[in-house]
Amino acid sequence: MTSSAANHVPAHRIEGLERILALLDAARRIVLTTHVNADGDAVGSEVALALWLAARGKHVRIANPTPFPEPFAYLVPDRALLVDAGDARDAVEQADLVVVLDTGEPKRIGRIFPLVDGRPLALLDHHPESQPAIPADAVVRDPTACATGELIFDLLRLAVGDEAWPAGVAEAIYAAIVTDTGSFRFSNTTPRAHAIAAELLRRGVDPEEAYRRIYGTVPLRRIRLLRAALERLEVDERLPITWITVPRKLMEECGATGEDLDGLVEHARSIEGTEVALLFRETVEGGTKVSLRSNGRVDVNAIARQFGGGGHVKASGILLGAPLEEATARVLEATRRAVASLEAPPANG
Ligand SMILES: [Mn+2]
Repeated sequence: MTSSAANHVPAHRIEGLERILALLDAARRIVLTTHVNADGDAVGSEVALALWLAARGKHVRIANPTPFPEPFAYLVPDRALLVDAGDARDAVEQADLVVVLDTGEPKRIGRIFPLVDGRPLALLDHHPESQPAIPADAVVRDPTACATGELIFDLLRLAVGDEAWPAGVAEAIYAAIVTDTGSFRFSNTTPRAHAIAAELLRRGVDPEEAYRRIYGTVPLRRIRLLRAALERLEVDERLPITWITVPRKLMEECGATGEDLDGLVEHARSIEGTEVALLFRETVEGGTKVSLRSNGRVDVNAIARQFGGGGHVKASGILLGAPLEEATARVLEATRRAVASLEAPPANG
């Protein structure tokens, strides 16, 4: 039995996917990359594609702008697939093709961008197109895909149909989809997301094992950070806005890294009545990283864009050069404007 809803690749993706398959076919050395602070979708997509290409005899490496996130290291059967920061230039220069996953924005691939500029490049992403965009020879960009992992699934579907995949591919795509849909809770959880998950289970994924790997084990520092961060949770006096600020000092006290903050903003968003939740984090460089989450009525992508950031309507991010306190004040002000305009009664009402 096959899951036909999963295996029917949406028609509008086929031309782009076929162009990417042709580029992959022609290339011998391939480098995969993704956005800074890679998440489960970013690295799940990379690992799935890397394992599949390696099994087809390609020389393939993953070279990311920031270190590979440790919680997803279990997906990588061979650390030799990963290129260290210092070797990224050599890897990219020797590649006949670069594949960018889960972003189309030049600055989101950080220090990898100047290396890939002008090289043969394929791009698979499920974010809305950004300006400027990474120039690519073949693109599949589809915000209706629940995750970039869905596009990798389609690529393999188109390439090999019902054939078996190399070990680890299904697990990596599953990790991509589970994490980007918030375990099938967020609004990008489509019928097809579930259908693909069913097909991945049919291909051998153990959902309990996947859950245990992804969410079931937490380092103590993460719980310490959670406790300290929740103590700093604030609720606006007039508007349904909640936020958490995390100074560098607090991160250091807990021995925490950026990835230990993943999901923290969901605690703020989950508070009854909240329209917008924000997480402000002081970076090592003294700037501020902002995560914005909406419960649906406010477009946080529009707020993020005012500060040079972006993302999705319900989930966006900003990286500001300003110190924590100033950045918090500025972004909160813009958020208050957006939320207040939502609550304003009609002019003639
Ligand atoms: Mn994604």
